[in-house]
Amino acid sequence: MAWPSVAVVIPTYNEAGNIENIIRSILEVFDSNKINGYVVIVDDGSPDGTAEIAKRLAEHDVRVHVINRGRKMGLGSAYREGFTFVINNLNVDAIGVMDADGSHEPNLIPSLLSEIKMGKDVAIASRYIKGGRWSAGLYRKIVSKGANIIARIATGVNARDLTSGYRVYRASTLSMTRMDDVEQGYVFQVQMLYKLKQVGASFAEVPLIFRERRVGQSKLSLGEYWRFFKWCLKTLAKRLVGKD
Ligand SMILES: Nc1nc2c(ncn2[C@@H]2O[C@H](COP(=O)(O)OP(=O)(O)O)[C@@H](O)[C@H]2O)c(=O)[nH]1
Ligand SMILES: [Mg+2]
Repeated sequence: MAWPSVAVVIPTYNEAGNIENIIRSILEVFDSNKINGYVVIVDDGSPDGTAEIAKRLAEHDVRVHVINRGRKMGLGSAYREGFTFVINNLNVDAIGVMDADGSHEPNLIPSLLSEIKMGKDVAIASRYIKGGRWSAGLYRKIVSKGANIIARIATGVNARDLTSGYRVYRASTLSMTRMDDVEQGYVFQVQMLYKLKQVGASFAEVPLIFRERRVGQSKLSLGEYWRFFKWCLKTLAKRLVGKD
């Protein structure tokens, strides 16, 4: 059975302690499953030298690409730049996204690709379906569950884990969405699902056993929560008055 070909886009900011491990593990999953795949790192000029480590690995493997944007421009725009690079340069069936920090086990890539192969447009690695797990502290869990409830009401997207940063999109469906107006922050992930719903995409979820980040720090800030909430309110309001 041939897998859909895939490019995995990983935004990074100060992930020097994680980057080598994640790239190597993904390439191993590609090799052992005979997946035609690429890894695209989008770094924002991390002061800890993340991009340099990734570039060294790219010199030894043509499947690894590194885009260094030089300065911190936010998660949403990093994904967008990665997607644009993939669509313009790599002829793949699917585009994946994941964190660099070890939370997202690359072994799940084949299960996510299976959903694409079976006809779904989006496959989400989900903490909140049967078989999924997350051992975070109570505070982060409450925030995440709350964010998911708000996002589901706001967008009407019927999935349990709308904020998961680990998914695979069908490339042809993703390229149907407009990306010139995307959010810069973390809410980008929810916004993408909403945009995909608007072009008629189908969704599937695969259980994710989410691990705590290996090393380094989360970049999620209070400002991000606020921007998330504001975007959800705005989206709900637009839907209610029928403008979206
Ligand atoms: N390029 C880029 N990557 C970022 C930025 N902010 C976060 N990241 C990366 O995005 C991924 C998700 O961030 P993370 O801090 O793990 O968020 P959390 O999992 O919600 O705690 C990680 O790989 C980060 O290094 C940014 O501004 N630019
Ligand atoms: Mg993370």
